[in-house]
Amino acid sequence: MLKDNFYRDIASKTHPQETLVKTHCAYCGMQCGMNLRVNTGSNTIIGVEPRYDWPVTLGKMCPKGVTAYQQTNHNDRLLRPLIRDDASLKGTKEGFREASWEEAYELIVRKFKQLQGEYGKDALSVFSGVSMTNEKCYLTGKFARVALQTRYIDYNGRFCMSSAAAGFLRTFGVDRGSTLPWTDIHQTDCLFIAGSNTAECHPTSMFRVWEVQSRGGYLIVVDPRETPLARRADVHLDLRPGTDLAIANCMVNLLVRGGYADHKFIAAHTSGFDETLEVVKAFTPEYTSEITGVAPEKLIRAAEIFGKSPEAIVMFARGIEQQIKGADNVSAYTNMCLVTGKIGRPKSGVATLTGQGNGQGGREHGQKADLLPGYRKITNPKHVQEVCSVWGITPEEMPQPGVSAFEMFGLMEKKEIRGLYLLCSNPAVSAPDQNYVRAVLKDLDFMVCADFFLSESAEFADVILPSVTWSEDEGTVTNLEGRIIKINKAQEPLGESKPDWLIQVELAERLGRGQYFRHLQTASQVADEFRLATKGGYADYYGATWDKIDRQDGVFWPCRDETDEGTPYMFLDKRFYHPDGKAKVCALPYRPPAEEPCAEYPLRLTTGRVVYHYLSGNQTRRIPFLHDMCPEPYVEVHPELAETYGIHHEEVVRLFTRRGEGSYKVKITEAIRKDTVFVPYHYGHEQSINLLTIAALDPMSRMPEFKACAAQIEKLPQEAKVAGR
Ligand SMILES: Nc1nc2c(c(=O)[nH]1)N[C@H]1C(S)=C(S)[C@@H](COP(=O)(O)OP(=O)(O)OC[C@H]3O[C@@H](n4cnc5c(=O)[nH]c(N)nc54)[C@H](O)[C@@H]3O)O[C@H]1N2
Ligand SMILES: Nc1nc2c(c(=O)[nH]1)N[C@H]1C(S)=C(S)[C@@H](COP(=O)(O)OP(=O)(O)OC[C@H]3O[C@@H](n4cnc5c(=O)[nH]c(N)nc54)[C@H](O)[C@@H]3O)O[C@H]1N2
Ligand code: SF4
Ligand SMILES: [Mo]
Repeated sequence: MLKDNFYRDIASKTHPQETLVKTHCAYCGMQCGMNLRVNTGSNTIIGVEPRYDWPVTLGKMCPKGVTAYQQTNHNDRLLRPLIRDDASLKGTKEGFREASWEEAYELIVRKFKQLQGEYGKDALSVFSGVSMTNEKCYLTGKFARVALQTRYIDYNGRFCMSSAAAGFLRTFGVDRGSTLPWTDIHQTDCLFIAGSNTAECHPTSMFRVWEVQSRGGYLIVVDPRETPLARRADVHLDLRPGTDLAIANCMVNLLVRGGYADHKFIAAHTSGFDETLEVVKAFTPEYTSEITGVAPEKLIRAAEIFGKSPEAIVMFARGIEQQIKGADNVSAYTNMCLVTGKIGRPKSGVATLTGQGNGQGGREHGQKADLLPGYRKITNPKHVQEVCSVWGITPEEMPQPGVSAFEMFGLMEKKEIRGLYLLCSNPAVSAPDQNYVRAVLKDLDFMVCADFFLSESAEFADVILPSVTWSEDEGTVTNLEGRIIKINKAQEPLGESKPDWLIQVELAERLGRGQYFRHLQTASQVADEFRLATKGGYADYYGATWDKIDRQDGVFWPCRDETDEGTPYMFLDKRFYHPDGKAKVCALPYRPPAEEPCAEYPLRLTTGRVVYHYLSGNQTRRIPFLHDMCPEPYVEVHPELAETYGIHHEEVVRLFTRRGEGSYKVKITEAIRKDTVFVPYHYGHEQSINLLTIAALDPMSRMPEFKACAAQIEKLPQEAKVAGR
C-alpha cells in the first residue's frame, strides 16, 4: 500500500488519477530527488519529475535518472522463480523453467542443507551489492551469519568503495565518505578532483563545480583523460594511469616547501607528519614528472593554487581507488588537507564521490566479510556481543570473518566454497579477469541468483529468484554525503516478485532458523531492528527514524537518539576517531601498478564509465534511449597512437592483454594520453572489457586494479566486426 500521507498536498493538485511519490533515483550515490508519477487506478508508475525542493540536487537529474522508472514495468522483468532443468546449458539464458516460490524454496533449502551437511557450514557463500536499502544490506549480513551460519559473505563494494573506506579508516579512524555536506561544495575556493569523471558519473554535482569557478575559485583535475571536467580545469594533471601516489606525495612536498603547511594544526591534531615529510621530499616536480608524465610546471601551479586558497576540498573517485594502492592514494591525497589544516570546518575537507546509490550505507552494516552493523568489527568481542544481543544468538554462534569478494572466487575454485547466493550484483560482467570468474561460477555445485532482470551472472544460476526494483519497496539509503534518506514505495511488486528482505525471511523459516527472522514482516519492522543493531556503533543510525528523515531532508550519521539532529560536518571539534584523537598523516612510498607496459604489451589500458549506462549495464542496456545513445563498447585512442598502428576512426581492432581479448570500434580522440587506451565496462559476454583486466588486489582494501594494466592493439582485416554483433 502507498503511504497516503506522503505528498498529499502535491497529489491533490495533480490529475485525479495520478499521485506523486517522493523518492530518490535508483542509481548512483548522488541520489537525486525525484517524484515518481503513479497512476492510482492501475497502480503503475507512469513517469518521473525532478524534485526542485531536494537541497542536494535542486531539481537536476541525468539521462539515467529520468528513465530509471522504465525498469519497473519493463517486459524483461522476471515475474516468477526460474529453475534450471538443463545443467549442460549453464552459462546461457536457456534451460530454465518457471516454478512456484514453494518449489524454488524447497530446492534451495534441500541443496543448501546437503552442501552444508557434506562440507560444513562455510561451504555456502553470499555475494551481495549496495543498490539495496540499508535495511536489506543489514538483513543480508544477518541472513548469512544467522540463517546460513557461514563466514563467507562479501559484496560488490569491494570493487567500488573499499579503498576509500580503508584509506579513511587509516587516516581518520572512521569512514564517512564526505567530511562535509554537498551544499558546501560550490562555496569553496578550490576543488582538487582526482580520478573522477564527475560530469558523466555524478552529473548533478557539476553545477556546484562550475559555481566555484564562476565565483573566481579554481578547479584542479587529475585524470589521464581530458574528461568534460578536465576540459574546464584551471590545471589538468594528465598523469599516466596508476601513478597517483607520486602526484599526491609531490603535492604534499610542494605545499610544505611553499610555506602553506599549517604547523599549529599539524602539531595539535595530527600524527605522522615527520615520517611523511621524509618520504615526500624525494617527490620534486622533476622526479614526479618522470613517473607520471605530467609537466613539472603544472605540478607547481596546482600546489600553489591549493596552498593559496583559503578554503579547499579534495575529492576523488574510482580513478585513484581502483588501483593496487587505492587505499594509499586515498590517504595520500587526504594528506593535502591535513598538512594545510583544511579539514573539520565548513567549505574545506575531503570527499570520495561514492559510487552506488547506497555505496556508503551498504558498507557499514555487515555485508563486508569482517564487519557487523554500525561499522562494528567481527573480530572485536565487545562488538560481537552487542550485535548478538540484538540477534538473539550467542557470541560462540557468530561466524569468523570471511574473505573479500574476489577472494571468494578463489575459494570456489578450490572447492572450499560450493554454493552461492548472489543478489544485487552481476560479477559475470563486473569482476576483473572474466575468463577465470565465469569458469569458477560455472563449476559451482549450486547457485541462487536474486535479480529482477536475467543478468549475465544469473545465466550461471540453478535457481533465479525474482526480486523487486527500487520503487516497489521502501527503506533508507545513505547518499554520498553520509545523509540517510528515504526511498518510498510507488508500486506494488510486479507479478510474483518479492523484496530481498522478504525472500530472506521466508528462506530462514524453511532453513529452520525462523525464530530469528519471523518477527520481520514489513520493511519498517526490518528498519526498527536495523536501527537498534547500529546503536552505539560509530555509524550509529539509531536516531534516524523515517519521520525525522522526512522532516529534516535526510539525517547525516552519526545520529544517536531522538533528540540528535545528525552530523552534517565531521570533525568540527578537530577530534578524529583514533584513540589519541588525532588524524594520521600517512607516509606512503611510491609503488608502480601491478602490471607495467612492456615490449609485448606497450599500452596502458584503463576502464570506466559513460553517462548513459550504469555499472554492469543489466538495468540501463534495457532502456531504449540509453541503449541507443551508447549501444556497444569502444576503445578511445589518441590520433598519434592511431597513426603508429595505421588505424582509423570507427575501424574495428583487436585489443588484448595477458588475460583476454576483445574486438572494439576505435574512437579517435585527443582527449586521452598517447600511451593509454580507455574502454567503458558496461557490457556483457564477449563485449566485456573485464575479459582483459587484471585481478591484482590492493593488499589493504582487496580492491582490484581496474584502472591500469598492460595491453596491445592489433589491426584487423577490414571486414572485422565488433564482438557480439
Ligand atoms: N554514468 C554513470 N555514472 C555512475 C556509474 C555508472 O556506471 N555510470 N557508476 C557509479 C559508481 S558505482 C561509481 S563507483 C562511480 C564511478 O565514478 P568515477 O570514478 O568518476 O568513474 P570511472 O569512469 O570509473 O573513472 C573515473 C575517471 O578515472 C580516470 N582514471 C583512470 N585511471 C586513472 C588513474 O590512474 N588516475 C587517475 N587520477 N584517474 C584515472 C578515468 O579516465 C575516468 O575519467 O560512478 C557512479 N556513477
Ligand atoms: N573494468 C571495470 N570493472 C568494474 C569497474 C570499473 O570501473 N572498471 N567498476 C566496479 C564498480 S565501482 C562497481 S560498483 C561494480 C558494480 O558491478 P555490479 O555489482 O555487477 O553492479 P550492477 O550492474 O549494479 O549489478 C547489480 C545487479 O543486481 C540487480 N539489482 C539491482 N538492484 C537490486 C536489488 O535491490 N535486489 C536484487 N536482488 N538485485 C538488484 C541489477 O539488475 C544487476 O543485475 O563494477 C566494478 N567493475
Ligand atoms: S546523477 Fe545519479 S542519482 Fe542523479 S539522476 Fe543520474 S544516476 Fe540518478
Ligand atoms: Mo562503484
